[in-house]
Amino acid sequence: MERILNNRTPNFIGKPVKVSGWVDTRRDHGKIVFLDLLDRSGILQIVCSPDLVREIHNEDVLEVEGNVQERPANMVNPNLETGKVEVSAEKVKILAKAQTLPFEIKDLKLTLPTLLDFRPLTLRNEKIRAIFKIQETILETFQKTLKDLGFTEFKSPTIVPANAEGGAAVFHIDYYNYDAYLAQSPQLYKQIMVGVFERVFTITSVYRAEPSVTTRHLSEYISLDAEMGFISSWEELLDTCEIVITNIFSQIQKENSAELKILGIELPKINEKIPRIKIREAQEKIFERTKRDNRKEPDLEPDDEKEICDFAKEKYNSDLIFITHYPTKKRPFYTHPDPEDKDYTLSFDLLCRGLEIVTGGQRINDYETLVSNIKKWGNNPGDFQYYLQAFKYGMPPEGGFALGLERITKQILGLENIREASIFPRDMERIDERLSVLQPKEKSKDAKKKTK
Ligand code: AMO
Repeated sequence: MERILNNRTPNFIGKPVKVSGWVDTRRDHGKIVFLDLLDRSGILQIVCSPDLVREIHNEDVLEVEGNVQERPANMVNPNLETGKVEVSAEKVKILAKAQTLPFEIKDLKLTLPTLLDFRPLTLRNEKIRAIFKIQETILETFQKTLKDLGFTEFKSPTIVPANAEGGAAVFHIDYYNYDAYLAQSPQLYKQIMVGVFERVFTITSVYRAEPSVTTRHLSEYISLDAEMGFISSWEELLDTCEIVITNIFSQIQKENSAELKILGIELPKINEKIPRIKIREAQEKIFERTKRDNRKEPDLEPDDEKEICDFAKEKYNSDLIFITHYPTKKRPFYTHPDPEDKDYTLSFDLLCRGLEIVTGGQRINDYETLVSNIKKWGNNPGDFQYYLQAFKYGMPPEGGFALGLERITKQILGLENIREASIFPRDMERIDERLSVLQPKEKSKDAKKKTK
């Protein structure tokens, strides 16, 4: 007999089937045992006699043969796709035994560090699985929306010779005795690719050697990057970003109602038009509201980001707001200045529920201006020869934006810590396991010697 998925069993009432999966729950009722069997399609109730499943515990992997029968009316479970049926087991084969579990997977009462120490196991929890099913929708919608808008997907390298973003710290690697770095972003490559395909996007891991532990920074995260040429104005970038974000929200609403229910959350409030405000106006508003005077600061502090989101919620009933025109000195060398005021740039951040989830802007596409900006930013144009070729030989007006996958997941789902939105998070204290456990002092001395 061929295996069928649990969710197909309602089509087989009165017939024999073979199903397989993990034991999610075991309930002993004297002469009868109920097992909830979980496969990729969901849960199915198995009824069996105790001697068939004497040795069976949670997380054991089983193959069960039996007959599908309708459940008595008072036993129907409306919350399950298979809630009207059950399989009466005749044969139970153990495909793999699970050792005694260190904790109950169904009901996790662990601190975040412990939850991450046991990630291979805790990822099996229903709520945690739901987070990453929703994350999959974000990825797919980003991809589909941009493809529909005529963007071409490419894969960006993650080993790079120079530091593109400035500001954020980089991981240095010993590359056959030459200096190289882990990419902080695919920025330079997506711009180069505009010279090839006009409109491009890439989904890639990027690396930031964050020097501190916060609830919103990871050392490795997934960047969803888009870049487009022949823009008629920089506002076209905000419009495109808006389409991507609104599609992500509506797609989650459509495809993930089960997961949203499991997580018990409501999506942030988004309007068709996301409000847009210049940073200096935002700082004025924040000053009016709080008397906190950060009106000359080049960026918004975390408290300011929260405050301006509260303002957007009150004034526009929106959980999202675009902040635009960041000061020139705060943005990377490639950012296009505002022709009306050169101290500011045609750049933007998108904030959601108090935290930045997207950064973008128009770029300098004129070769000479770009070279002079590289110098102004204290870099050597010689280090950027490779990238500069794209501009030397004809680059249309262009710009783009990047979403942090874990950031957007965290904000949409209202998670407290960005690590909850990363399947295998990396930070300065962890690569899978805690670094304090992984690297005894002796070993790290050794590693240092090698990279000298
Ligand atoms: P930026 O450096 O602002 O811009 O990053 C873009 C987006 O990436 C996310 N992000 C992070 N997520 C997790 N951990 C981190 N340490 C981290 N740092 C940033 C945020 C942020 O909005 N090249 C530009 C983008 C562009 O202009 O196209 C860039 O990388 O969601």
